[in-house]
Amino acid sequence: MNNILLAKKLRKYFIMGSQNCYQDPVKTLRLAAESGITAFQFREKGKAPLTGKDKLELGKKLREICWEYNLLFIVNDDIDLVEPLEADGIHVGQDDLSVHEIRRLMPDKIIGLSVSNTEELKQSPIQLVDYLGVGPIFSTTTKADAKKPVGVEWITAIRKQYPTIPLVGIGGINTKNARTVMNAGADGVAVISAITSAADMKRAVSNL
Ligand code: 3NM
Repeated sequence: MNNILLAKKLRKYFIMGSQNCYQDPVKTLRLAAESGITAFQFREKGKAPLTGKDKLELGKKLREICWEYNLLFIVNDDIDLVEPLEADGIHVGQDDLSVHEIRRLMPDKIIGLSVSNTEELKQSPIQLVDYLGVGPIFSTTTKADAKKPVGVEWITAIRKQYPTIPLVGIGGINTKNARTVMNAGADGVAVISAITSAADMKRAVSNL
């Protein structure tokens, strides 16, 4: 997928696992899909995540919804799930499996990488990844081990250095501040709680 198309597909990027949901995750994703998200990341992490067969089974159901609504389906971190779920790609952090290794194993999958500061950017093989997750932009309570908020300036800095790579902001982004993230040069916003906690999901997705 070329950069322009991928950037478009990452515009409203919903991240979620069973631990983030107040109702059935399958229902949550279906409603988010109906509400207009453009991409989804399956992320079972944090408090009491599903593992093994349960994770695989939920992943299959969520994957089906992404096919139905033509959403990108990205798996967080767990490379063993990429093939069984026929995922479009994988998103990794700095401490996860190396991008070199993933690219070697999966030449054609989308690889997303989180970058939180200059050091991480310097040490990352940007030429091997398809998009960058940039954050946390604002403070977030959703991820217990989130790093220090970097602000929208960080997006502008990376955009300057890498004019064409698709960029998504992540961390504490909501309907009120999403515009500032886009204006700083992001191609999309990646969110958990702005969607899972929304009283009116249709309205929330529309305003992101
Ligand atoms: N990654 P919310 S922040 C999954 O900084 C994740 O890399 C982050 O949740 C990072 O939209 C984060 O509810 C949590 O703030 C995002």
